[in-house]
Amino acid sequence: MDFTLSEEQLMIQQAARDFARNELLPGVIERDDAQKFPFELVQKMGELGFMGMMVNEKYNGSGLDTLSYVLAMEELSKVDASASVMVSVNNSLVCWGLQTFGTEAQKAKYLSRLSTGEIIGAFCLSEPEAGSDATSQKTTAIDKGDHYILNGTKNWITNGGSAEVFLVIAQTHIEKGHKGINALIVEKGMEGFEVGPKENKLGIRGSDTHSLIFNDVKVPKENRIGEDGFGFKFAMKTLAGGRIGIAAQALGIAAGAYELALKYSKERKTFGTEIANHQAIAFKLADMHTKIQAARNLVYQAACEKDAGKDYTLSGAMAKLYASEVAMETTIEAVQIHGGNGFVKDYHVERLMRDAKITQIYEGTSEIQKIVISRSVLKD
Ligand code: COS
Repeated sequence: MDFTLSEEQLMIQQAARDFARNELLPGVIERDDAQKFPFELVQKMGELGFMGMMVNEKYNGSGLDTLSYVLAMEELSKVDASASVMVSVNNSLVCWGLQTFGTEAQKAKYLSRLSTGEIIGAFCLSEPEAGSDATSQKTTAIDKGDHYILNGTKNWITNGGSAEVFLVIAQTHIEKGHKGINALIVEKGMEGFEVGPKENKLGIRGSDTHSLIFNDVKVPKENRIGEDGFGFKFAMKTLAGGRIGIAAQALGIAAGAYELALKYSKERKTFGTEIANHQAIAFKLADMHTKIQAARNLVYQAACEKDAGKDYTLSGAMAKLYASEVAMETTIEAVQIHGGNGFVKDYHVERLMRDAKITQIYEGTSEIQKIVISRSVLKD
């Protein structure tokens, strides 16, 4: 595969790099401490076209390909993975899901505002007892003719406190198993819909993660995405693309930590020379560089397969599995290279290490990716 970037892709990469350096870097430590992310920054990302990158221009999107999205995700994640997870969920789960499977009315009502950053969306699949085991949905959407009555709880929802639009997966026909599940669009402020307290997290602390409680929420039938019973397929198809976004996030976290470690190793001296001159450090840098490039190739390959209209379930799962492992390994080594300074917040690498961990968990754990990959390998 040829990954030569076009002029336009290089421009997008540079724009994301500049935004990360100029707008995200100042305050990133404070946002992590305070567990806050100002909505003005989301809107700025929207103005630059980062909130609806793959959305058609007809719905105010940027009309770009997946590779461009991945390039932007990598650059934003080098600096602030809390910002990039908001971008990822809004782009690849909410906007892509609505654009691909939504009705014209749903697109006009929701997508056009989601793609500009005017409002932000959330994707609500996980439950207290249904994270990896996604078919075991306990949230119910009972069919009442022209509407559904929604009851249940969703857990660990990114953008939970700040989103206006929620794509909620719920069971309608229990006897049909996963074929009885629906995906419904729920709006903030609907009666009976409550946002639970913010989670106090290890990493991506700037991002806004909440549980959501639905208590007899009346959702009009026109808010269902796809045919009756399409909800589980909707979730799986959407997550297959979401995993490319998270793989790009993991790649960015790894690359950000590597760049900091490389710079530090050329400045910091021990035993009369820069630490980069010690083979113990130089070999760490060699390993990091090699693994990051391998992860990048997998992520770009998955993006290019999606853009080419091929099945990207396998390549997306491989990219996420490998890039998240590399993110974890690389950030741990970056802290090690920084020594005592690596343990201190001002040097950024400890935050990247904490942020890396979630990439092995959300949008399908590493173990789930291995299920997807092994099933694909074994079916041939
Ligand atoms: N695209 C389209 N359809 C898919 C699909 C995909 N990528 N993956 C599964 N499906 C379909 C299957 O084809 C099957 O449909 P049919 O019965 O019509 O053939 C249906 O979904 C159920 O699939 P399967 O039988 O494989 O379900 P399992 O319970 O074995 O689970 C896994 C499959 C484990 C892959 C799935 O539950 C999963 O991805 N879990 C993790 C969910 C997740 O990412 N959670 C994190 C929450 S978001 S932060």
